[in-house]
Amino acid sequence: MNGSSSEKRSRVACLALSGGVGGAKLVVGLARVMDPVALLVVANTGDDFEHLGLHISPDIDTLTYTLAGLNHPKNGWGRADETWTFMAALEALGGETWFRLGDGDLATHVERTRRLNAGETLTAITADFCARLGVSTRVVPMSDDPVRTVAETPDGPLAFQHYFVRDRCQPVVKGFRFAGAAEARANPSFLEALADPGLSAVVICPSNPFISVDPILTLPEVRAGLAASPAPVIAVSPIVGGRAIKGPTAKMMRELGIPCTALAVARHYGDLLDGFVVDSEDEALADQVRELGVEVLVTKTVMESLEDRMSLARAVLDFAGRWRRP
Ligand code: FO1
Repeated sequence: MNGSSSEKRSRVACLALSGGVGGAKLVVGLARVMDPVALLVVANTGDDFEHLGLHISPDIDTLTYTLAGLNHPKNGWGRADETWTFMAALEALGGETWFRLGDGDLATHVERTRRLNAGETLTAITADFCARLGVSTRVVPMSDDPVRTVAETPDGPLAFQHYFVRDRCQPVVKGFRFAGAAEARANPSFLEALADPGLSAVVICPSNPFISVDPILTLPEVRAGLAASPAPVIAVSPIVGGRAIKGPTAKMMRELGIPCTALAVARHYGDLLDGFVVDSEDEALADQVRELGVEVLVTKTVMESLEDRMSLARAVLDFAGRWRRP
């Protein structure tokens, strides 16, 4: 490898595709059981939106805060130990307070917005925030170009956060589209990592396939990059025993006419997958997933403790080893 060691790009051994809460749990486990510098996390930015004049990137922030140990342990978004002076003052002024912004979290949005307006890329800002928060795992936005998830409802299109937070997922959703995805450029670090001969696993984390993973897969070159990658592509099911672990995934799947099962998730990802990880509760589905031509790992996928996160991460990385060339 020519060039000085400082110019040598750090090799990526594991590439994780993730949305917010669910995916972040496995990402923390991966960062604990491997060299965190060799882990590259590609964050969904379809949930991003402009609000109160601020650019907000929920999944990037959930991943960064969780890796920094700053995340709110129950909400799964925002920071722990928050104060809410800004929200109370905004309320008193008649401002929009349906999207809760804690005082510490607000600093992230204000500073990100300032730097974006100064011409910096979301990638550069995210890397700097991670460094300042002591996060050695690399978190990159799936693209530096705008991609916005839109919920198609009987009353017309809804911006994602309006659907998900303001209207609390009450509207019936007929489908999602990702405005801007066709014109957006996937993050070069993402595409380079996919082609890295040292890559040993691509992990699709247990995030919502329809709102958190599909935006990433829809970007040009991503599916082709995954198919051509030397590493196996392994997804962890976010559905256990017909129940969505977190959030309105079950309601969404019902409205999208998709059975709320781990098998339906495997079918959704289709021929992208080399391997699929299901919870022990779904052992009975394993053979049907294998019929899709996908290897299956049955293990505990419900992550309550840090130990759960780490053992699932170890199990996934060992599973990926099945494809390692001799
Ligand atoms: N989700 C909510 O349900 N209610 C909120 O008030 C809320 C505020 C919020 C603030 C910052 C942030 O980064 C995320 C926030 N989220 C909130 C979560 C967010 O809508 C979700 O993380 C997603 O976009 C789905 O993954």
